[in-house]
Amino acid sequence: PEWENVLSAFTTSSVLSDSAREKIMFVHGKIADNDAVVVLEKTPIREDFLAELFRGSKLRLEMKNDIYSSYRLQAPPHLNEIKTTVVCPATEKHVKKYQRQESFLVEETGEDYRSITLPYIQEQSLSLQWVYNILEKKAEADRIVYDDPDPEVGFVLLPDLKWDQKQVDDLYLIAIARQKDIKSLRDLSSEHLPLLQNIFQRGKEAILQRYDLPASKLRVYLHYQPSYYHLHVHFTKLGYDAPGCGVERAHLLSDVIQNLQADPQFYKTRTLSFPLRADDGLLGRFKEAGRL
Ligand code: M7G
Repeated sequence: PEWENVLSAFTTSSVLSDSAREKIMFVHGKIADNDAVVVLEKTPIREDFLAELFRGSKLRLEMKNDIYSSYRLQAPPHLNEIKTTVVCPATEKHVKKYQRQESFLVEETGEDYRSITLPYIQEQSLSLQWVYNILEKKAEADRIVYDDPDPEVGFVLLPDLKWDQKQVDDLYLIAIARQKDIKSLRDLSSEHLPLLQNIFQRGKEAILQRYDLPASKLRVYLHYQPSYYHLHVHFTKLGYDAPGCGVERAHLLSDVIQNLQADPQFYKTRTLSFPLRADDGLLGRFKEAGRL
């Protein structure tokens, strides 16, 4: 692909959030007349490029004291890139998703799901067009790591938007189910066990084959609530804490499988807890219903 300059037309409205430690910044602005969110993230230093980095960099001494010295290092440009994600046109929901916000834990019963959550997500949730593009090979087709075309138990495994695939340290893939009618964990029952087991088994095998990373190094989980209501499973490297992946939202796939084996209706009947941000419309609905 060619170098582009789409961001030269970007005008910043505000920084939605940032983290000096994670070296990431979420910026809201406009490209032409469209709202846009740009995520800038410095990527990890790669061990396999250390020799090149040491050989090809310029150093400027900042201070020296006894055995201690600090420098500013100017790396060759190709070793100092910033991973950049652009959402454009961005909806209000995208902007809110990246805004730093206080959050509140909701305990959703099965009844709450049917009377509060389900109507809300049917009214408004983020578009699934990107998911359908992947399943129909209209986008990201060249990135697919594993494809099982079976309409019942099939799925597509590919690198997550958040992963630049430059190093395995922050490995992040998603498996997207081919079945279109499973919105989230709440829709799962024992009839979906073959699908979940297939994703678990074949996903782990494909990652071992492609990245030489064994199952013992993987965290395999679903989010509840997800951002996108089409069943997908996250595969990340154990020990890598992906941004936006709090413990409260994560449900390990192996637990999900066992829970469904023990009780076919587990996820339709249990109370599930998850955090919602202060400005999330769903939180408002729980308050209106007197459930908070
Ligand atoms: P989620 O649990 O629904 O929401 O996961 P979260 O983003 O709050 O975790 C959706 C996952 O899909 C996230 O890990 C996203 O980074 C990833 N994702 C989102 N989009 C729009 C894309 C995309 O266009 N391509 C790919 N490959 N991954 C995406």
